[in-house]
Amino acid sequence: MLLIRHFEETLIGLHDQGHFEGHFHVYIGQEATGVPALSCLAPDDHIFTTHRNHGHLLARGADPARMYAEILGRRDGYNKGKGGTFHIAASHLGFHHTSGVVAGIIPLAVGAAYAAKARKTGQLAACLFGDGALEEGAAPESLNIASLWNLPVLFLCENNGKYGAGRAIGAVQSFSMAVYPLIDLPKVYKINARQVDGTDADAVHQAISEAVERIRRGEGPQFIETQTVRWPGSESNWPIVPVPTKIDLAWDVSSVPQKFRDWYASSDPVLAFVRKTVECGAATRDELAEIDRNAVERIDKAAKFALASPYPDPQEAVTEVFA
Ligand SMILES: Cc1ncc(C[n+]2csc(CCOP(=O)(O)OP(=O)(O)O)c2C)c(N)n1
Ligand SMILES: [Mg+2]
Repeated sequence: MLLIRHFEETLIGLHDQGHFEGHFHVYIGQEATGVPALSCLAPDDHIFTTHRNHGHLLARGADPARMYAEILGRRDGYNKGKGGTFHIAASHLGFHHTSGVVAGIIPLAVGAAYAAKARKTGQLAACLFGDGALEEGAAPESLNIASLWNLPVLFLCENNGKYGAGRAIGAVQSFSMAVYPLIDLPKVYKINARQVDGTDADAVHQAISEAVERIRRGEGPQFIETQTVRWPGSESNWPIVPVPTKIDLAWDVSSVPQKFRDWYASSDPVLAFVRKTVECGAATRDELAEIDRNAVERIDKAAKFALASPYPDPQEAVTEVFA
């Protein structure tokens, strides 16, 4: 979780310094969903994710140096700089395709689950998507087929209470999803669905491990909605104002800009997990500070690696792509 947090904070800095162009999205605030959820999967399961993919890849062991290189369009990136932030694929980690097309990966996960079932491989397919994806037609069609064919697929909806460029759920009447709560939608298709606090890593771990067990037992698709509190730095195009997170429990949030203060004090899942870990005696503050220092060091090295990586030759733009 700390590695992801520092990865994203440093990435915002790289963008501010002009090292890459265009818009991107960070996983800050959702670490307590992706990390425990993906730890429940087997190494050969299939995973499909979205424009908010960095945390998912890192949680699965992706190399932050090759991730940065990809986002910065460099040759050492996972896809030689052709995928960029929205389309990072790392098949050896189970990420065959990542898409910035909202809901685009949901039917792909259903297809991968169908293949696994037909071939009797015992694999499952997980798709991680935002609340906004349920508004797309591809989502209910996929739920329907997954249910009809009893497919081994995990639908993990990360509800950050916002749909990217848009408005907060509940804050406006025109929220464009007619079905609310969201888990009523999979239930219509007779898919077992439940909500869980996405800022509580232990609760997420328990919910996902139960869902995965059900899938492995042949009980068909499972749907989990994790509810997180949107990080105030998230904007439509790119995140703003990086506030480097300090895991020091005595962190004085008065040094944090007003816009972020309440979030760090009460809704930050990483700081909450740090506090809980110390309180229950699972680790000391010093041990956590050491883990944090290592994460910062790894991220610094990763960023330097990416900045030193060359850009691909212009001729490579048309190799290894479908056209
Ligand atoms: C098919 C499609 N329509 C619209 C967009 C523009 N768009 C990018 S992110 C986004 C919102 C996605 O919301 P959600 O799935 O909840 O993800 P979040 O950004 O909140 O994590 C939209 C509409 C898109 N990328 N793809
Ligand atoms: Mg959302």
